[in-house]
Amino acid sequence: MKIGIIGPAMAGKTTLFSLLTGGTAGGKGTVPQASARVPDQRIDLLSEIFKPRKITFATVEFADFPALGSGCEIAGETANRLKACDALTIVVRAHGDPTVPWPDEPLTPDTSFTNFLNEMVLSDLCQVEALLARNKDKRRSQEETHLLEACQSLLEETKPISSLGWLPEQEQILHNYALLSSRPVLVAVNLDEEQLLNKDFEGRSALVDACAAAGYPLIEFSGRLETEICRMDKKEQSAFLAEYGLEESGITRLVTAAYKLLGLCSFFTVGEDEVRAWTVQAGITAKKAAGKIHSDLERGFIRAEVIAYDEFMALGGSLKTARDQGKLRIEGKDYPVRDGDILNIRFNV
Ligand SMILES: Nc1nc2c(ncn2[C@@H]2O[C@H](COP(=O)(O)OP(=O)(O)O)[C@@H](O)[C@H]2O)c(=O)[nH]1
Ligand SMILES: [Mg+2]
Repeated sequence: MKIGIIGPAMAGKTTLFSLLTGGTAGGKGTVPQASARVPDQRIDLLSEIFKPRKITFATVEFADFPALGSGCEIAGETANRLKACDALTIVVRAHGDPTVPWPDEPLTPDTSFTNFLNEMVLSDLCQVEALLARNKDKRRSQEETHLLEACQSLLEETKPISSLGWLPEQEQILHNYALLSSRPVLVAVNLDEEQLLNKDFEGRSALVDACAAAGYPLIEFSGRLETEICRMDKKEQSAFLAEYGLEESGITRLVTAAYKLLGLCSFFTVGEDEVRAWTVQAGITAKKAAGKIHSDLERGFIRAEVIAYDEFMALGGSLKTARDQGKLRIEGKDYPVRDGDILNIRFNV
């Protein structure tokens, strides 16, 4: 799963990318990629119990896109690279630090966002209209034509395709067309300390409204502050965040939101060797989930022993107690795995 970070120049894209992944800026025109750990307190607590030799968190991939040009036109290679992403994070800038120059005119965060949304919608509209114009295309079903027309009407109102709920089979068709605005999008606004503290900045209500109209979650963070937080230990971090009335850092909030946006969840495997979070699409079957661990486990799947994380903790964090009390459920191959399930796969190959 890959999330593209995009937005105007000097908005804080590379700062965010580095905070998320530890990666650094690439050369001109390149799109560096790196994985970000998905923070999960449950993994921390499970690790305290099992004291494993290895701890593995879930990860998601981020890609740091170069700024789009002043007209922020989405075309050619950039469009193709963006389409290869499963989701996008648009970074816009609200802080007015005079030591950080704007490449052109300063832009309010809502203008930056609307510019980008317009370009994305326009790029899709061109594609949809070109597809519809090919009415000779005999391979296209009537349903597909209707779907494209529905997209066209939405896009003409400057609404992203993702703003409507589609049926799974429609989602599949849209996925094949690789329309940009069918991707889930998260908006991240980069604030200074004072704006974060006051929970206000110029253009805030316009940005909030525009994101809500598009159906995009909005995350407020401060690139500068997050950079400081990164250097602190856990205790300092909590105290520091509390001063801002926050429970979690912007980075944690952003990764968590992105994970959810992609429809992902985590199941866990535990033991002395490793405590590990595995990333799956919510609702995946136990057999398919086993295949994430190893193809042998899927092939030779017999059953899964399952206990929900919360229940496990309520039983004092002991697998023995869980087993003795009959709380370790035995589930078959079609069991839909839930976020926080602790799984032990029994298999035979
Ligand atoms: N004052 C301030 N400067 C920031 C903040 N976030 C990033 N910057 C600075 O803004 C400049 C541009 O950031 P960068 O992440 O490279 O922007 P990009 O062009 O969108 O990739 C850099 O000098 C950063 O140090 C912030 O929250 N506050
Ligand atoms: Mg950059």
